[in-house]
Amino acid sequence: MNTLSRRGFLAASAATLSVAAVPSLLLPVRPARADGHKVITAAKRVIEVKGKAANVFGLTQDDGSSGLVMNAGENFRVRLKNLIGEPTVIHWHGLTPPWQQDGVAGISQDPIPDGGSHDYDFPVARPGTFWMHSHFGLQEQLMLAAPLIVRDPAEAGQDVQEVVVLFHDFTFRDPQEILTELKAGGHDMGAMQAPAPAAGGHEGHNMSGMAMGSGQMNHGGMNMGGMQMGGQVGGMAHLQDVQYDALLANDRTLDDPEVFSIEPGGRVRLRLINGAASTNMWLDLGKLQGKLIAVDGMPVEPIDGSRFEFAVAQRLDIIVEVPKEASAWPVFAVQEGGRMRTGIVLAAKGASVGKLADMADEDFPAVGVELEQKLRAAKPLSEKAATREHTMMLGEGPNYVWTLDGAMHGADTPLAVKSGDRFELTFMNHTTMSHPMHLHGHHFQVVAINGKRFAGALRDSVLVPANMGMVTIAFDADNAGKWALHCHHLYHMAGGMMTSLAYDA
Ligand SMILES: [Cu+2]
Repeated sequence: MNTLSRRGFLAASAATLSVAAVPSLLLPVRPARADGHKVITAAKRVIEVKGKAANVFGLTQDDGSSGLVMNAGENFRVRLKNLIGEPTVIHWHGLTPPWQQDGVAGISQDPIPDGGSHDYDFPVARPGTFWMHSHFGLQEQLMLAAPLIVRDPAEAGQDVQEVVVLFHDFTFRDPQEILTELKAGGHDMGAMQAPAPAAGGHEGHNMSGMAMGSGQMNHGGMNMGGMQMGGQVGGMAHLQDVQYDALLANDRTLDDPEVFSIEPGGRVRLRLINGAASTNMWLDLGKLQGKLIAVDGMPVEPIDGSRFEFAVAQRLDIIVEVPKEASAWPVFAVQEGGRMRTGIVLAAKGASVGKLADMADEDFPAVGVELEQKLRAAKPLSEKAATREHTMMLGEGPNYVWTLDGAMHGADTPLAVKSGDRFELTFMNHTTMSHPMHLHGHHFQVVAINGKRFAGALRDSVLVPANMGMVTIAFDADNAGKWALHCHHLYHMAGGMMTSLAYDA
């Protein structure tokens, strides 16, 4: 737990410890620099978590603002500088650049050496809530991530306050040590609360159903507290396999949350990013009601609610009509299968923000596909029969091996695709954990869950439930190149759950 013992941070100085101020993520659109590139610097920084200094990374502009805000129709013209003390590569999650600018080590770009920089320049047509994060090693766990907001110029005149929140799961431990321990079979003991049955009528806990198949015993020291009846198939799901010290919202815990000053009776657009390394969450609006208008930056037919499933790497855009009462309104993100939470506060001027507990009153269930099944794309893909189909097996083996179609890291065989294909890809999950699957370079539509077809959301990251959960996505092969396809759970990806697809124009 010694915060200064972690790899790469031995040199953290007293000087850097004094600049823990957290810049607001309400970023103005800034004019381009003279050379045409906005500079984003990947660097070390120190934040405070639960009263202790934490050495993490960050992605900031010269004015200290985190990430980037731009307008659709502009070019993403960025000079990325690397000052983190080791090589890195940053991926622009949700954008669809030419593949050479997608920022994935081993697929599209060699890591930028420490002290080096790399320029990016490509048009961005589509607005949305996106993000940027390291795609090299385990740096994402160390918060090498930031918002990437592409505003719609057509919405510029609207009287809506934008609130951007990047959520994270934080540990004082060295991520490499966590991975080594996972591989050794000593599962990090997850939250020990017995989770409540999922909302929506699961059968509840059936202890006689907890015997695991022999192929699923590879997680030595099985943490039964993290097990629960979950998923749509009714099997036993294994939830978090990493125990975190805190969840963060814009770098902060609920001991000292970011407070956004809002207008009573006004309208707020929450742009929410689950930037966690491995924690699926529930977005909990507390006493507020919201209207979900986009997932992963892509518009959906609006859905009203106060709790939304929020898997790793996903984004939620939620419109909140703030009550006229001059009060403070916390917005929480809660871990699945437990009650650890973080959040921000929307507060009218002068309203007092009371003490907020960093634990919810109850355990939250497993995140599944309850919301996914309800989502409908505002602009679905054109009606077209699949020209190519594939069923991809999500598998696991001993010693924290995670596979796609039986291979780790794609075994260097990209999935075959042809330009112009309407590809339907079915993820079939043969493991005891859910997997947030992410395809680079394309937006896909969710077109079936467990074989039941519907015109679901367009997105870039979808959760495939544990124990034979089946999700089918469709996309048009309209962005030739070599693209990563992987589980966004950082340790699963490191454990092999990654492949690629490739095609020529
Ligand atoms: Cu996974």
